[in-house]
Amino acid sequence: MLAPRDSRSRECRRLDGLWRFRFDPGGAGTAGRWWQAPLRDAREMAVPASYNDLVTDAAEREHVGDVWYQREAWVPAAWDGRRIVLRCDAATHQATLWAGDAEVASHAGGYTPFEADVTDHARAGEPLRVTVRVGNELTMATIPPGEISVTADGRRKQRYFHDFFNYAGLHRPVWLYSTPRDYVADISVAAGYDPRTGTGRVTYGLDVAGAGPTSVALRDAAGAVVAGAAGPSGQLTVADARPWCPEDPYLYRLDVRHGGDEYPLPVGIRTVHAEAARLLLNGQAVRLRGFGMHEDSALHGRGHDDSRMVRDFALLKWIGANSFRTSHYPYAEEVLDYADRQGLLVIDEAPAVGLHLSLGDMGDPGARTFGPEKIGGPAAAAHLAALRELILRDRNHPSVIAWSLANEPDTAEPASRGYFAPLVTAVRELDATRPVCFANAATAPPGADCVTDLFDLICVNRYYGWYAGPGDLATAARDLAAELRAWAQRGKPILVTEFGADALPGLHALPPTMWSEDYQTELLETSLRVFRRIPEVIGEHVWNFADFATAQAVHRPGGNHKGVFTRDRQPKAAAWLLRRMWQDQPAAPSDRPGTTA
Ligand code: BDP
Repeated sequence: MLAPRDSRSRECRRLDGLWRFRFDPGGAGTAGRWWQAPLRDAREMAVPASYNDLVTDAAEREHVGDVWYQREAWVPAAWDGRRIVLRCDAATHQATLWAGDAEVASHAGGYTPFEADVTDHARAGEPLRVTVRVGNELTMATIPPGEISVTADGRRKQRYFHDFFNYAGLHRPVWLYSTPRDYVADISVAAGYDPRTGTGRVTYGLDVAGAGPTSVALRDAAGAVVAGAAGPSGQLTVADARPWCPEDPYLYRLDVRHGGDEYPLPVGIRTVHAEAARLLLNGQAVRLRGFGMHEDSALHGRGHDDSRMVRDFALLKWIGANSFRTSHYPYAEEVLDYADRQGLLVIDEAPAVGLHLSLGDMGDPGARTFGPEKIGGPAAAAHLAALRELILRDRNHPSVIAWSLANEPDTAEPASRGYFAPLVTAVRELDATRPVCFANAATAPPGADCVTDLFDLICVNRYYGWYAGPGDLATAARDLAAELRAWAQRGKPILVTEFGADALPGLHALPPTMWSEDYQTELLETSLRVFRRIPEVIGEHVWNFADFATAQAVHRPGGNHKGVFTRDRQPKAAAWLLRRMWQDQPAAPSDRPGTTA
């Protein structure tokens, strides 16, 4: 799905700001047809943002069920005769959208966009009433999963199997945009680079509506046309291409034309694949340094915020990171656009977190996960839909180097294989150009795991010295090395996608003890030294980039404190260590030259 973009033929209006807003705990809004009139008894609410941290009442913060957002949007008079589209970039987790009195879209999944053609419901030069009902319920049929119970006093309570807080609302921009009646509906590009010849190839496919003609022109950053073609699909060749890479994130622009419509798409020419125990970018082995992150900050909650994004990327650069994982859901498209321009490598993750009903203190000891009564057919269908939407949204970004299907599913359970095998096949059909992976949980070490052979990268989340052997770094180093050496036997690249320790900012201890900044620093240093000794380990992503909000729990004092940065994005002691260690390390190991792509 194409992101809204202005062009010679397109005009986009972001409907950000204050919307009318109302909680609907009993579901009265749907029966009362609240979309048909200005929302009564409404307060005002910021969009985009989570609503949870903008209210002062505990029941509202923990609300389970629907909320309603509504505003009027003026449709420019100049849009007369054009196609008009209403779009939500993310409504977490389910939504229904009305344009005036007409229901125009429904969507499940909290982190991918949906849109509707509202040409027949909007009048140029007049206001359009836009209403969105957003639900935050998680069940065994949603991704991520959850369970709802009713307390003795009649309140509905949401349980979920991941630690980060279940923020909800209109998390990303809402748009009204217009295109000509004949238009470019979708674009897919797959770019390749041959390091032996310096040749770049861009294979494109277009989905168009209405009459053409159809053509594409690939321009360099100075605007000069370097290749072009006519028709809805084809391949462009660029002799002497300038490949996209973290050190030089060079972007071409594909100008796509259909009839009177024009859509400009940034394109990076690069190849990525896993080969033996290496990850190759443009034929060169890359080593990943970075973090698992969260879209999380004070007040905004999970709402997209350009200021936070700019600060986060500045800190990633400062510390010497070259990559991150969009743990544990697809991030805003603005983040991927920015990663394309900044040269960050992204492991793009589906919102499938918590498919492990016996994990830690969030699960039930001994509970089974995969099967008809728990994570079964409906969840698999929702998971497939989420993957499909993720890939169709993000496939054109050069920064995206791999698809992560899930975080810490219970892959020691034999039934996990039947669950994941069709999803892996579907992902490879949707995009054959990127490696696929998932983040393995500590409960599925090499002897117990049932699915890793289906994937290209081995990604492991390990908490030696924290959850396993708390406070004992000597044992942690030994056990971590032993487990990684066992994974190395599989002959695939290993990325440690999570490791870390909570540190309360300002708490110090000598000798280092748990929860101090010193212990976090020592655990990270110990882990990095282990990774350096195992050639199959091609990267390390510290958990987490910054402290983040969680559900309330006895071991979460004001949230999860495994951040190397505080929640307001200031460095803890560990940040200085990583900056030193990551800057001392070459981006790609030169002792193991890569083969050509
Ligand atoms: C891992 C999860 C991550 C948690 C982390 C932790 O993947 O989402 O935040 O543990 O407990 O298992 O800090």
